[in-house]
Amino acid sequence: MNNPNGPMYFKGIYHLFYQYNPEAAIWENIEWAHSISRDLINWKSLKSAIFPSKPFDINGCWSGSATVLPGFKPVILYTGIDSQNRQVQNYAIPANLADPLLTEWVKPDNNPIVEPGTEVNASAFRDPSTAWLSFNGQWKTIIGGRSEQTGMAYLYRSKDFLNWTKAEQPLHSVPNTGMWECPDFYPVARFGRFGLDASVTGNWVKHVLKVSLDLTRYDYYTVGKYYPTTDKYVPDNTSADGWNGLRYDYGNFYASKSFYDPMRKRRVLWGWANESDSVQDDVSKGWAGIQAIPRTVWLDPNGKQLLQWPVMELNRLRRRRVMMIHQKLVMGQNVEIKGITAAQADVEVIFSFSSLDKAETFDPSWVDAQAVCSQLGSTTQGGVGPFGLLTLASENLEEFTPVFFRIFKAETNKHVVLMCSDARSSSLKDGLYKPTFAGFVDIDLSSKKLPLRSLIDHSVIESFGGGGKTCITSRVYPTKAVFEDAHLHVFNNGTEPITVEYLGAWSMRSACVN
Ligand code: DQQ
Repeated sequence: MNNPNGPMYFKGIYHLFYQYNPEAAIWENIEWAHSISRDLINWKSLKSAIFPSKPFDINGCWSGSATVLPGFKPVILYTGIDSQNRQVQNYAIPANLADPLLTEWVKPDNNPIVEPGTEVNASAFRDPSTAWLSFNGQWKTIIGGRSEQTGMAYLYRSKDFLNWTKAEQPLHSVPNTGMWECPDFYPVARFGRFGLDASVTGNWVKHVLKVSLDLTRYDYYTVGKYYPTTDKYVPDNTSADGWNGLRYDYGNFYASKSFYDPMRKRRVLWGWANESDSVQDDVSKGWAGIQAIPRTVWLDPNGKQLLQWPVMELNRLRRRRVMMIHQKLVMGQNVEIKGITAAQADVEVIFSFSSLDKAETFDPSWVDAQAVCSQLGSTTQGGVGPFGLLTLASENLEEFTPVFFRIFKAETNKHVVLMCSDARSSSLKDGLYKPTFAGFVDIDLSSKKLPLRSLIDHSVIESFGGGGKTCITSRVYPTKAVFEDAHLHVFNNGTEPITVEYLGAWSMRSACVN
């Protein structure tokens, strides 16, 4: 499987579609598989909703989104690869609106409803977003594209959801960013955690534009202002708009898509984490690709970035909890958390320190968090940090994936927090991609506390630093640290003693995942 597609809530049921090859664990024969859930955690798969069958999608049913039209009428917009191998935009509708499972989908014969025409590159024109309704009754959607090396979100307008006209100007574009895949555009409340339907506008909201950059395979976003009358999106200049921009996740998380959940009044984000093992491994295990745990997203009260947190329904999988309270860790100390299934666990921890005096000096040329993390790692002694969790550790630490922080002193008493999830030591097996993922955490340290949550699930570690300010997903394939032989530790390799103020670690039940 790859990208999540068309997530939505309909009549008491969450629907998730995803790019899927029914034939093999490699990318080919792409159709829309369909799964349903009542709690976003336990899933049942239905038959595929959309699959290649007509001239307008005979070579593939690629990514797209769902929009629930007034009167609770879902419509899917998706990219079809047509008989001439062009990327065209199609729609599909439920065959029976009385069926809450939405089992059957119809692709009407008036497809495609948007063609690339002469101005648009037909091989760089895909992934329509959820549409939003404007004050004048017009629907709008964006489609990812590229003109030469300028990445862009083409804007289309429609009065009836069938006839779409391309706006003269894209909603937004950025030179030298290459193809924009899977654009997502939505409002966020300036304050509060509640989510908003795609059509909400006003002075009390900001907007988020996310694009998946094909060249780096990361999902970048900006926070900005949307002007509905001119259909312009202007990012605030609080973060870079391009390669150095904010990422949803500094690890393996791509082609994401969000939706508004009217039941719980929240915006939920889905992302795809591909495998980091070889194609051969995927073929022999018979599957490849996972959807990460869905996350609630909202605007950080600082207005500059998003916060993300696993949906609360995940907590229902928690079983026994073990706790650690006020555990001091001096330099070089490593304490095992015993009594949980360390290969399938949810860990929440709050670290504290009494002073930042020992923080090492931050070199202003260190703009690339990943490079800093590869250079310093989790074992090189530091001042404040490295400290954190050793996840999926084998008994004698031949294998472990550290998720940790290092705190530096920058100019004028400011501090820089680096968060890493380092797969280099994750497995003794060769032929794996073992990256050192890292990001900076823009957090106020005046409380002298730093929280971390990690969801550990055999081959995936999803970590949320600073209460969801910086997230990192790693895929790892230990050979020894598996099932009952996996261990979890807290560690400190900095000269400043660190205290585990609180740690709660839960053994997790298995969810029903298709
Ligand atoms: N994968 C899909 C495309 C999308 C890309 C095809 C992103 O629609 O642009 O499977 O991973």
